[in-house]
Amino acid sequence: MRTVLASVTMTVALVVGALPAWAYFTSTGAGAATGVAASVPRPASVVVTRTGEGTARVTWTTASSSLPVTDEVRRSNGTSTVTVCTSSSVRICDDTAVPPGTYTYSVVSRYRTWSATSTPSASFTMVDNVPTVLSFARNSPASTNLATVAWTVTFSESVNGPTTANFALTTTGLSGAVITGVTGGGSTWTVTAFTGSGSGSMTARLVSASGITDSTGNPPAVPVTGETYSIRPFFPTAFGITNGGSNNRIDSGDSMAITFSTTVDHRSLCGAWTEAGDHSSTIATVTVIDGGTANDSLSFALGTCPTLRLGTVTLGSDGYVAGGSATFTATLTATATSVTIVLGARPGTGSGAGSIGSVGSAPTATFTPDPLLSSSAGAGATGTVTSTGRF
Ligand SMILES: [Ca+2]
Ligand SMILES: [Ca+2]
Ligand SMILES: [Ca+2]
Repeated sequence: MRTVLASVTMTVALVVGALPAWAYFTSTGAGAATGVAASVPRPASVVVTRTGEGTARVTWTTASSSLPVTDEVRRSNGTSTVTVCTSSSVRICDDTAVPPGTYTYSVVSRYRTWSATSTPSASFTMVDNVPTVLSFARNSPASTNLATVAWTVTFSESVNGPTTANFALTTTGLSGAVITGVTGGGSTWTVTAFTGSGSGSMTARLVSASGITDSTGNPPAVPVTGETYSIRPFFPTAFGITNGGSNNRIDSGDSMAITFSTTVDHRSLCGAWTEAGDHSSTIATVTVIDGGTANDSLSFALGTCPTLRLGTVTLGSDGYVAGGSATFTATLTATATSVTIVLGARPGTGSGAGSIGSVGSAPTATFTPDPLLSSSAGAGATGTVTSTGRF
């Protein structure tokens, strides 16, 4: 402690070991102040690692100091030097815009006008690679009936410039399919396409590199083929419900008509059938299953088939049955592209098996086909369809 009278600034150079050291003292006005002796430590162990295209990570060590030093990381190509990072506490720097070339890095620790500079790193060479497509993957399941599908294109490094003009579709069986958009940035881009009409396959390809470049102007190699979608191979297109009994109640005379996008393989619907001709049966059953507090549902069976692979219906209300289940006899008719079911008597009526109730509105039911139901071309059924009409 010493007393300062007025406007005194004093700097004293000392020598501590091999490091520059300073005693620093500033005060303005009258009063008491404290002189502190401290040193700016010299950074050491500067290590450079290539962590990505055009990116180098620099790490170093610095002895602890009571001074709030700031570290500057400098990159030199032997003729010019640029400062690439300034750090006050973290001994790490990602130099993210390193042009191709060979460099050394050094670190300067500063406190006010005092500094200590590291010895340079080992020689470091930044190699510039041509961008490549690492993956070109579907964003949806391979088999889909979506109107629009997408792919994610992942490049090995950030690129600029992809547009719809760089991509093309290869399709079979589809009409009107077209690339509709390319969005994204950096190394990840999304290609979207309208699937048009019809059923078939669709593959997106990167066919042109025009306008696509990495940060140093390199284009990617083309062509690159993306994953293939199977578009609308086989799916239900309509689910009509017609009331033939009491409104809002599942009862005798009600009917359901399910229509498919293409010809049904009747052997997949019922293993006891052959493909030729349409089929009808009066020995089908339709069971209304209580879902508790969840929606009630329907299941279908056919006496001549060990397994009827039609699908299930979720009714959109829990109000049709309360406890247990209710089974109706039914007539099932299968044509090339549709299945129609007409409800008949309910043998359980009055026996306490499944009390059928009336719902207060007309909820939408949903038909989900059995995935083992297939088209005549062998495609498994996908998708769901919501109902029109009411019980
Ligand atoms: Ca590159
Ligand atoms: Ca219920
Ligand atoms: Ca009804």
